[in-house]
Amino acid sequence: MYIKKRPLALAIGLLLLNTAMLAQAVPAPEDASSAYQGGASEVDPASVGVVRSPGAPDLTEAEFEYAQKTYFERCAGCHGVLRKGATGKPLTPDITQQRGQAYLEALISYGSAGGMPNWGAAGGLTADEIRVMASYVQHAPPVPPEWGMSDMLDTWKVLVKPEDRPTKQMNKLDLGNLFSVTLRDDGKIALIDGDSKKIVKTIETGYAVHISRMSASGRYLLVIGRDARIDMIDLWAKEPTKVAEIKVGIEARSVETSKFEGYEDKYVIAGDYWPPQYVIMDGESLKPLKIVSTRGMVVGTQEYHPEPRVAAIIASHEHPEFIVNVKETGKVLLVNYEDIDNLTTTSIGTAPFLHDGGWDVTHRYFMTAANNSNKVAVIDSKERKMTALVDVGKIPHPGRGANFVHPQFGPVWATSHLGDETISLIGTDPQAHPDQAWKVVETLKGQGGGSLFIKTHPKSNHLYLDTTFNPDEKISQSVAVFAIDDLDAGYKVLPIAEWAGVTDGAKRVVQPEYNQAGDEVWFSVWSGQEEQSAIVVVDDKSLKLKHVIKDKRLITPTGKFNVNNTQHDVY
Ligand code: DHE
Repeated sequence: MYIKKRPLALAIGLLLLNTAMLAQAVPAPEDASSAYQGGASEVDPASVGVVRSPGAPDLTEAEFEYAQKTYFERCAGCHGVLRKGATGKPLTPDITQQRGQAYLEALISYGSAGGMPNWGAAGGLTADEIRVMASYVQHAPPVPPEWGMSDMLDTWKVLVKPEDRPTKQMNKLDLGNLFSVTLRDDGKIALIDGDSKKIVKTIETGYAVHISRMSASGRYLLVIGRDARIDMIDLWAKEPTKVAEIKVGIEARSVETSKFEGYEDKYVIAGDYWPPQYVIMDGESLKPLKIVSTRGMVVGTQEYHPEPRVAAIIASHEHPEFIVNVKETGKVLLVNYEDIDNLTTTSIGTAPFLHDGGWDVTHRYFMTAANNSNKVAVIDSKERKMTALVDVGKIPHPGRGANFVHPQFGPVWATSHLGDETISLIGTDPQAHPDQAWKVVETLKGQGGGSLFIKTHPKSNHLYLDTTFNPDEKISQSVAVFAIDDLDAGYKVLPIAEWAGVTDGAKRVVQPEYNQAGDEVWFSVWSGQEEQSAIVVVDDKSLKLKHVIKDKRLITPTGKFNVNNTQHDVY
């Protein structure tokens, strides 16, 4: 039954249900994408006004309040804050009013083959709640507040001034082999010493902290949360310490630092999901310097998109530039930071929706997934143009991808996929292997769809991939590993969650990450906030279990970022 005033406990219950659904079984590999991308938006429903639109069924204030909250928690991740569509279809009143109440109620209740979850049976919405949601989406979407310079300055804190920081490393940590581990639902990162495998320190960061990146010098660790909060941690301090903090938007996923020669540690950039913009900050203090909107025209259709979210950002080694993926417009922006008052940007049209990606082995070509188009765009960061748009498997999701020398075809970059079991190997050596360059030279088969990350290391003969969002527990709790010198032999399965020896929970295995030496691979065994999780360390040569890290502070570990490998883009 629909409840007029939702008590906090129930609201939290719903949120947990949502998170639990994310962490529960997903019906089919093709649906893995909506389970993965349909997370809650950080937009505060109370911050958007009520918009009543002609032609839409009326709702009471309480119904609007409920619908708004539910939309941001459950729908915005796929359909967009402004309902212009992303993984999910657009839901603007011109479309929804034409579909009508009965059609929308059926769609929300039963879902669709295209990946829309069945919110009735599986999602726990009552018939009355579904009626309210179907009516709500026939009203114009309310627009959340912007987040400009004054909001950023209000949240900006320099905790230790640059002049008060040490000029050399003041601790005995082996920084190159330190790991920053995302404790996703605990709003913290754990710094783990790669040799002893002990937690050196946990540090509070943003809500649902997402990724860590290293400054060019290897001194500053930058962490961003879904709530768009960035924490800057000085690894040279007596013990690693937060030195600056800022909230750059309402919702965000990416942060990066300038790496071009002469600009090391000079700038930090972050990309927002909401508002759709990126911001360039001072590299030592996080002072916001320049905010740029990404609203604009979609590649191909050249229609206006009001909410193009910023996905992966990577620092160019060829020019003083940040390479910024704009998801919904399908544009890669090369943002030149030589003179940020007279900012020059090269805008490259690729394909929607750009998500993640990484360098080829030479660090010249940015290989980035356009996941809705089943393509990988190859961006030549030197010539500032797109070299190729390569057809790959269904919904590529490489993380930063994996570079290795294929025994037959020379250097390749690999991506696995959310939507199928394939691994696409793309030739990346136009000089010595021109016939193979920017083509899929081989397609391997892994355990199944639902893969998020693939990884190798220059010193390793192995290629690992997770299958975190595969509906089959056996597959989501294990990883596949190929021997690079014998790809034809197929893959071996490593039962990572079983090795972890944890009892309850989803125990999803996510994100392989090598240590600095390239002789160990670390995997997260990711369960719920109240359950035990772990990190499993595998010996790369023997493929045997080397160590299990268990600690009560290790709550919902997901991404792991080895300082040296992240600093030098080794993958
Ligand atoms: Fe991520 C990277 C966005 C869900 C773990 N994630 C990224 C990047 C983006 C992104 C844009 C690339 C950043 C870059 O390189 O600059 N992620 C999103 C989403 O929009 C999405 C689909 C849904 C959401 O609501 O956030 C999402 N991501 C997840 C998860 O559920 C994961 C598995 C667990 C978690 O911690 O939330 C997850 N994302 C990661 C990790 C990386 C990442 C570990 C970095 C991988 C790397 O090796 O660089």
